[in-house]
Amino acid sequence: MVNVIGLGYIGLPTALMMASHGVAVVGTDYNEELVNTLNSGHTTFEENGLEELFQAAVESGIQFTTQYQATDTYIISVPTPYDKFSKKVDAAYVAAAVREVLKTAVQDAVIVIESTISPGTINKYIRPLLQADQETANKKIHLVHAPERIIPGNMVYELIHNNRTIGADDREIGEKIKKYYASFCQGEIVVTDICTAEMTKVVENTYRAVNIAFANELAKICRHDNMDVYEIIRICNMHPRVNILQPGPGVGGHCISVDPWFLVGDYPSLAKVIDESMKTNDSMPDFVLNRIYEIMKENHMTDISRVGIYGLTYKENVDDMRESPTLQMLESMERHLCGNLVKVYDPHVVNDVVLNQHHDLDAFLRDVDFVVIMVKHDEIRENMDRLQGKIVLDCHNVCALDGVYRM
Ligand code: SAJ
Repeated sequence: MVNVIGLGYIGLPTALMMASHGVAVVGTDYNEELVNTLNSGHTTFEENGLEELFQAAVESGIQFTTQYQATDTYIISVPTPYDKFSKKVDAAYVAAAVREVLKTAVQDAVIVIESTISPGTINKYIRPLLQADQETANKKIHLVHAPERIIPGNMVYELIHNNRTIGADDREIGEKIKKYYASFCQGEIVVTDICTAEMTKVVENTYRAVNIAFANELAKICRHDNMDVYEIIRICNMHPRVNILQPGPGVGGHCISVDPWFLVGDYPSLAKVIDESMKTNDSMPDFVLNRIYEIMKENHMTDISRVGIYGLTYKENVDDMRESPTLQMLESMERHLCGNLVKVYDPHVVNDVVLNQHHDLDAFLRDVDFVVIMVKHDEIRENMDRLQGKIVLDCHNVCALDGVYRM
């Protein structure tokens, strides 16, 4: 039986996937409310295909509990925040979960860590826990690092189709764990050592952060001299070896905006490009804010309460607001004493999380003269003609109306 610890954005879909592919799974989370929600037959976040997967897993007998189980395989997918000041990974949640697991794990059990960690974290913070346990309880427990790669919005598809990495001290243990993942994963599963697995995960997200930063820097350069960054990128990408990403109002999510900082925190004198890239991405919400002020001035608009921010999530068609560029921009506005005036709307965010939040597109559009598209949800793409007659700042190049402003 596999005990999945941490039933969040990664742990839950992984547990459901294994359960619906014939693996006996118990999902554990210390959040009682979350466990109760799952036990009452409801999923805990919005994601394509999650509902169906949940039903299939329930029919296959998955269980949810707050209790750690006595078994031989654990998958830990708890959060790994980073310390905003030191930029280093905070492995406290992973360490706490491992400590709990060690109390119930049987001899020769395998602890798989899925949470993203910086290179060396397992050796530094996790291995010593196992060594101490071995000395006192005389139990041999094995470690594996199997970082996830799925993208919010397409998690279910990517769980099945992405290639995966499994890092283990011992090849046999790596192969044993590979079988669990192979129950549902049709991609290639590479078995390597733990440190390599830790590094690959962080490098993948860093690669993307640096490339997004390049696009964002181009947007700033082009804005400076009124060049069309989107047309320039489109033409450059026709070169067979050039593939530039898209500029945007900032980088959110719990990975690309966070993981690269681990490398900066651990290698401050070496990770220069990464450091600058992260700063560039972090500067984008303020860049958008400046654009808003410029455009208001150009249109002789003085009433900030007639400005509407479309989109609160960190990207399109999800309800996830972690590290959202809009929230960062609103914070910045608060510092400029106007954060409590703008109107905000997101079709995927049903609860009130900010001031002046609308829950209806019609009412939102009635209340504003200037719409800032921060997130390219399908909803706004399908309702673009409704922005006719408004001032529009389109941060994603999705609006083809005349006179629209871009980044
Ligand atoms: N973004 C841009 N320009 C682009 C692409 C993205 O500004 O051209 C922005 C998005 O708007 C968003 C942020 O970047 O705010 C990140 O979004 P994303 O869709 O690129 O990625 P995430 O954070 O949802 O998921 C990433 C993925 N990693 C990589 O693509 C290398 C996913 O595969 C990982 O599993 C996930 O991080 C993770 O958990 O590490």
